Amino acid sequence: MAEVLKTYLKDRCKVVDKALNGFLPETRIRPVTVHEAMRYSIFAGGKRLRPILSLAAAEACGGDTENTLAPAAAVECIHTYSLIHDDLPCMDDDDLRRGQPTSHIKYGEGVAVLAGDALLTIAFEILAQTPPTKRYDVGAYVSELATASGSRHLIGGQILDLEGEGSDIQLTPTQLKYIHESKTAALLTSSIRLGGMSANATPQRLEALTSYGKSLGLAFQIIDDILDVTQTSEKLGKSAGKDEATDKSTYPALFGLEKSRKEAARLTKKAHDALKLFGKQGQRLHEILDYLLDRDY
Ligand code: GRG
Repeated sequence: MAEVLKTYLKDRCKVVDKALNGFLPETRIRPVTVHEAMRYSIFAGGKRLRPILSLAAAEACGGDTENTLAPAAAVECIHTYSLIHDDLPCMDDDDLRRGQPTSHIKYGEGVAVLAGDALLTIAFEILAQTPPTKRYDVGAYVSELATASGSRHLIGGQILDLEGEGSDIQLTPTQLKYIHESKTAALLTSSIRLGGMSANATPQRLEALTSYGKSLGLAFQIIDDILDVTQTSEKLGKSAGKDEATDKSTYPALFGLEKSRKEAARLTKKAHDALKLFGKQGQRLHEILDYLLDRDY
């Protein structure tokens, strides 16, 4: 990764962490256990990709970072809640996440469910603090994130994933694409759109950010599936090799590694193309795309 991008990502991570620290209840506030568990998972060492994308999208629209801190923190809360719940015994049943024991291993299932619920709900409390712009009011922000996190997208994708588990029937490529679009690409796209909206993006720019997000999101999940096959748990900070062990339908399982890599590269190119109207202002969004394609964790 280029040194400039490395520094940028590190710096943005710090900005996001500081915002999250300010928005989340302190651990001395009652009920202590749930606040501890919320912070445990939030500060366990994620890449902060979604909030960084919000900030970079706002930057591309000429926005001020300060106005995008609330949506950036909100999308990370939704993402972290989804990981806590995804790791539960009734879902993926995982004991490692972000290099640490999962929430239910550390705190027990009941607390993990509630910590996830609390992160889901506080996301909207935080999001409502985003300053409105000429084009977008708080209702527009809330509606945007609620739709992406709800039964038609994030939860919808998870349901299909869950139903596919343990079944001998391989999913068709169309079904698999639909799951990836719902489970992964929708929240990534929404993170990017919220960044643009908080910077008063024109409808044309918001449309471009949407198509950038959709292609990036799909490519991201394909790469995630590839890494599950090619990397170690230590490197990923979560259990590797699980998809194969559970006979899960993934891009590598359906098409093989080589074809999957090619598809991720094709989608990445499509995402680059979507940014044309941003010119130089879109530079960070371009750089993040290239980093995601080449990432090894
Ligand atoms: C409501 C019980 C209940 C469960 C909902 C919605 C949901 C559970 C789970 C979402 C599904 C999910 C985990 C999708 C995977 C998305 C993905 C590739 C996550 C990994 O993202 P990274 O690599 O993670 O950005 P870090 O840890 O770096 O933030």
